[in-house]
Amino acid sequence: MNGWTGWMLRVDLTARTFRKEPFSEAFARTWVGGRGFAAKLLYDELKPGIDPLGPENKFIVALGPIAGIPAPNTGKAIVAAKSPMTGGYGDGNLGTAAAVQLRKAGYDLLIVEGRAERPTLLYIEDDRVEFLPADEVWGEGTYATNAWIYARYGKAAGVLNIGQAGENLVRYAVVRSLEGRSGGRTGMGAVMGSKRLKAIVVKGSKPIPQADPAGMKQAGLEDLRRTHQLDKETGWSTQGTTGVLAWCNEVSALPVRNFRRTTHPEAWKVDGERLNQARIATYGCPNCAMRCGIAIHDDEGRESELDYENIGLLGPNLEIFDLPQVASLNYLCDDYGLDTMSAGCVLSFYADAIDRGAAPGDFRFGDAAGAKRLLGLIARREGEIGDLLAEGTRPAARKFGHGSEDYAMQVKGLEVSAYNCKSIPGMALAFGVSPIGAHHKESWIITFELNNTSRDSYGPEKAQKVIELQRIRTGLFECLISCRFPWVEIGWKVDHYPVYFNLVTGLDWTLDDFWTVADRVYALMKLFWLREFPDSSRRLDYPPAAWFDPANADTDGPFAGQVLDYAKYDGLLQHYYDIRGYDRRGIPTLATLERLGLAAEVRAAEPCAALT
Ligand code: PTT
Ligand code: SF4
Repeated sequence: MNGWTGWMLRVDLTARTFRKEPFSEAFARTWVGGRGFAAKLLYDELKPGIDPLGPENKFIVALGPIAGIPAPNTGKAIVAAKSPMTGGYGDGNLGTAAAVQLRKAGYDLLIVEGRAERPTLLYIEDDRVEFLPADEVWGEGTYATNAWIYARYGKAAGVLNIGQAGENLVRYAVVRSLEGRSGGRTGMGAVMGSKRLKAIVVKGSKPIPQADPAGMKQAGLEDLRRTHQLDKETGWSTQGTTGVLAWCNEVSALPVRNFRRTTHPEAWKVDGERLNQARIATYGCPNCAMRCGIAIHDDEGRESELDYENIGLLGPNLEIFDLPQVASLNYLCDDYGLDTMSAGCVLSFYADAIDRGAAPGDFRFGDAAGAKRLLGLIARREGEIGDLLAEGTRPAARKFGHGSEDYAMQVKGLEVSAYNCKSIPGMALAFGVSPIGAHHKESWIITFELNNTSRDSYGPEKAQKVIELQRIRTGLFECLISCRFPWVEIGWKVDHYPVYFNLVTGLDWTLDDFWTVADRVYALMKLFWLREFPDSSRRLDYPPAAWFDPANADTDGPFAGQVLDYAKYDGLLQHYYDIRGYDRRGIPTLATLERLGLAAEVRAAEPCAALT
């Protein structure tokens, strides 16, 4: 089978066994790879209602047909499982040499089951699989763990690992890779920790099967050169993702003080220009010619690599406008293996709850030292507050009460990315309907809302745009597997991706084929949620209550007094369902399932609300 290795590696940590399993060409063509593979396997193999942190959950690393092949930005992998943050389908996409090495070892999928008796390093080298003790680094942060792994396996190995947060089952623990990247903010690091899996190390030496290897090599290398050139022309990687911070402040979309405000006069102190001026090193994922990881010294002289989301949520949202201090909070999150975004939201929620008299404590907005101390307590689940905040904003709000759930900035249990949507309804919809909780990765339509339609419109054009972007992002980037930044940031056209796909598989697909795959994967993720939460589909698709609450509106500036309107949002959500072919409950109709080829297997699997 060209384009896919045709193999998955299934590992059982409880029994310390493994087996190679073939997958069929039909499976490959139906689900393509990455998120498609992961969603299908988790839907088929997990019993509804299982504990995401129990041995029944499965930790999946999934790749796609172009992952790891020299071509623009293909050094990425999906990590997926039932999410401990949300209880629904969860995944994340991170840059890692493991993407390249796992494919060279001969696998498109790694499925890790069970729970090891003691801390384990899973070592995979082609057909060899070993379960090695990791007691020596259990309790260590990701930096020390990385150094330990480097010393043993060299820097070329593909590595995924966790820090103390993952070990201690902090629900928003991430997976880290050696390149300074992190992924799986839906709690994938906690799933690894629950399996006592400290690290995965992969080395491969096989060729990746391709229909036209010479053609792919030529196109891939030429396009790496062209994306490098485009990046130079646009200057994008000068500030990378952080270029958007000053813009968000300008257009009133910045999260400030637990999303209470949308701008701040001191935001410039932590913007992309200041970051670039302080740059000491640049990092990136494998197979990337537009490397965007900007590292600076933190206040203790440690190297810390920052992106926009990290700065936005650990900086302005906590009212900390000192870049080295923000870098220090970011460093701690990376070392503990905590998601910077949820950590930032949890801390700002806690400061807000104290401020409003809903929670006891002395932590205040602007308190960098207090924030550092709290991150340590959370990563170790130390004390009552560390243990509670390790659960995320939604459980903490339920515990604090006094209406604090209304300003817990989360959707489906996952904290919101760094875009404040009180006056941006389409982006609020993108967060509401994201299938993994409030993540901007599914669809980001703010520039469309500002430039191509009216900002305060709740019209169908916005629902249509959200779906268009969901299709591109899932169908191409999360299933074929590559970084979306060439397309998002430097104008690399989506038409390149079917070309790569056809060169490696020998098929003749067009973009429309990928949109169908994306819709299929979206419907399946929805069915996964429905099985877990049968009665609450529509309710789960709402953004945080704070964005509707006049008491949380800006008190000055161009959007003073503005918040979202419930009835209008509900109408926008209905437009979204109508276009997707979902019913009023937000459930795919039988006709939709039939169009996507899902009805028969859903029926065969078990009775499902969608079919009643
Ligand atoms: C992603 C989320 C993001 S999205 C950021 S910054 W971003 C945060 N990064 C963290 C970090 O760093 N350390 C840490 N301890 N926690 C962190 N949490 C946050 O995690 C990421 C880039 C970025 S930087 C983005 S947008 C793009 N995301 C892509 C995507 O989702 N799919 C895709 N096909 N391509 C993408 N390209 C870009 O990749 P999650 P990374 Mg991450 C240090 O995974 O769970 O989605 O969380 O992957 O390799 O670090 O690159 O402004
Ligand atoms: Fe990684 Fe940035 Fe390159 Fe994307 S653009 S592959 S996130 S370094």
